[in-house]
Amino acid sequence: MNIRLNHLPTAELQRLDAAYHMHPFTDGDALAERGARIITGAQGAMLTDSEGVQMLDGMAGLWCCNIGHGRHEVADAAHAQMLQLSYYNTFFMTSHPPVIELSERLAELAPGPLNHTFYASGGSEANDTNIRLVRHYWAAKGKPEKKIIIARKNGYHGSTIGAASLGGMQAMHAQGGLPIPDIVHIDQPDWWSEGGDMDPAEFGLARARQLAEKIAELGEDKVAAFIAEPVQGAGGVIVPPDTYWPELQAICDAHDILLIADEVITGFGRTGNMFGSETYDIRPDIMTIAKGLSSGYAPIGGSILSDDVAEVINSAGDFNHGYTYSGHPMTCAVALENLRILTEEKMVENVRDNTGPYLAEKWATLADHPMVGEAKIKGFMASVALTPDKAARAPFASPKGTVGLRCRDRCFAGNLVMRHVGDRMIISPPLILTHAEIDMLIERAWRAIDETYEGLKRDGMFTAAA
Ligand code: PXG
Repeated sequence: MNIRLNHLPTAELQRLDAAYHMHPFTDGDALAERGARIITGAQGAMLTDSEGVQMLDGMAGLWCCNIGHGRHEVADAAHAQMLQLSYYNTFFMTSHPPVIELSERLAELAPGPLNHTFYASGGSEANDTNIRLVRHYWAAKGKPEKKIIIARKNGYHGSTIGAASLGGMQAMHAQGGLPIPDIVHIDQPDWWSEGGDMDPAEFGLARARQLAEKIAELGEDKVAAFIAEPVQGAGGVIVPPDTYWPELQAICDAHDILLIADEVITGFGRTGNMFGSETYDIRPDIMTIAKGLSSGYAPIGGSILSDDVAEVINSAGDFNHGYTYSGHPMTCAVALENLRILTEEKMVENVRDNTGPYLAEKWATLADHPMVGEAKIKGFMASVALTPDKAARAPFASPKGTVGLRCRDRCFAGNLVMRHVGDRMIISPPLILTHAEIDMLIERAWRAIDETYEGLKRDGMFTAAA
């Protein structure tokens, strides 16, 4: 089979890429000057670039490749389904076996009464669905004025206009006049950066109670829902204090609002249970899923609704919403095969009982580095905060992200993919990582942090903000 353009030299691929391809979340001119690193193949947890160099994929693609790269069974499932039924819609009283089977499987896997899935092509679309859903739900119950959604600063829910509005990313809101009306944000549970003199437990409670305060301020009769990621991913793997989620759940229980758990990252094993909601004992009314649902082998996302929410929506006439690719046969077949591999090979249990604790033990050692302020981990998602002054939990004097980017570059140079969010370094590796690969990850991460540290000292940049 012809693997397109793989034969071209790297410089030519980079030139064509810069000339014709618009990259997401990228400074185009800066990229054109530097040239993209071209990834040509992947197997397991290892990526191969156009120079034939092997890199450890510490981000599972983009938080998604939970079962690892290159599984033939998934490709075979896609191939077989395309030949059987390449496409048919699910709009006008029609359905097909893969979407039926996947929906039943998700009802089995998702906790409690989450039994009914509405499909999208990714997490952003699914969260846009959620905005429509929760407002339609309350209108159907005779309360159309209940339409405000409370979300969190530095939360990430996607990049469409609706999802980016739910997110609390200032840089995104600054472009295009976001958020849309009736979405408001409370503070995040990032103790290391924002906890001040409070201890983490006290801080977790204080941040959770902002939800109750916001509901009181807006009026319960105006609030439709609260949305949050069990662990913020794109915000920097902010693992909340243990006091945070029980308090949030109690507040949601005490008020007549819906709880949406955005499990796009935390779903399908990432936190050591099938869902982050199980890890934190969260009882959502709606769960957003994507990424690990197909391990990135095909674009698919969705919203899993509780029995109550589904019943209200189903009995309210047409829900005037849907995507051409809602429940696409091939992506459903891919998701089913991915879930078969994930469950039959006990990958989630392995992260929970074996490799997760091993990674946690090794990840904690990074906190011994003089530039690491905190090392946090939940299952197979982890972060370190880089700082010039551990005791003071101080940020660097350089603009936020400068040090993180330097460290990211050292990681790339050392053949480890680790992302930076501001000056936090984060990982979210495939769930199949072996002990040896974990050792390799930690060794490369330490080296990258250390090279960054030496570079900062050399360049007179190892200084705290005034
Ligand atoms: N919710 C959460 C919690 C996410 O992490 C989305 C929704 C949107 O999903 P789609 O499939 O529409 O991208 C995400 C996506 C990053 C990064 O830089 C994170 C995501 C996407 C792109 C970049 O960490 N998460």
